[in-house]
Amino acid sequence: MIQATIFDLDGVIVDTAKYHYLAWRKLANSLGFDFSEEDNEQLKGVSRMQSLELILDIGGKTLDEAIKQQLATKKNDWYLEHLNQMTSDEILPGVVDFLEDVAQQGVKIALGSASKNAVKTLEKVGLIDRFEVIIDGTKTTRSKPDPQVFQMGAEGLGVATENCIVFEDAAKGVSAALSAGMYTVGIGTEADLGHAHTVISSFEGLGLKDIMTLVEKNNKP
Ligand code: B16
Ligand code: MG
Repeated sequence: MIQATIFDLDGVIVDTAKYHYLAWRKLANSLGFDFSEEDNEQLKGVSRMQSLELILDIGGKTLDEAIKQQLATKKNDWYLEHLNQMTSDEILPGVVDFLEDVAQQGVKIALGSASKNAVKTLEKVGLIDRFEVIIDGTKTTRSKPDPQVFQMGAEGLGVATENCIVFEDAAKGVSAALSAGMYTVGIGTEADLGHAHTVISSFEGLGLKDIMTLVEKNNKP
């Protein structure tokens, strides 16, 4: 029985991946190398400092910790320039109706995101009040695929993990939710997220019952 939903943020509620990409690319370019959109796929759901490590690897750079902190701050300042322009127009299709459907059924709603900018993002798009519990990169100590973020979400809501369903766009996020023992829905393609219980391309036209039917039909462990 589903008692709680836990949503990833970037790529599920809003498409901020494009802004992370622009900011990381600007940083890579400032260090003298390029960073492709394909490389950017590896960063989905990955924390800011781990993302920086991946980018520095691509550019073949080894830097000391103090410089790395400065670069991460610089990237975040560039990212915030985009984030500050966001409005509710950037909520992904079907998300608002889906959140309403979940709430109407008396099912709880939490956020489980790696981002340290999650609260600000939800405020910018006007969705902050929909989430009873927000677990983000300011609260976790371990990154996805570790299940910590989703376990903390379930705990915050007071719901057993087996009664939770997670919505995730990143392969590492799907793995995290499965490790937490939760129903797991991938938002994206079967090729990237085939390990989820079911995969949908977007929430458009779907309610919680439709999604549970898909999960049960696939009958994956
Ligand atoms: P920040 P999610 C993740 O959010 C993004 O997918 C990932 O690309 C980003 O590096 C990470 O948040 C950290 O974000 O720099 O804002 O703290 O998908 O887990 O909601
Ligand atoms: Mg995501």
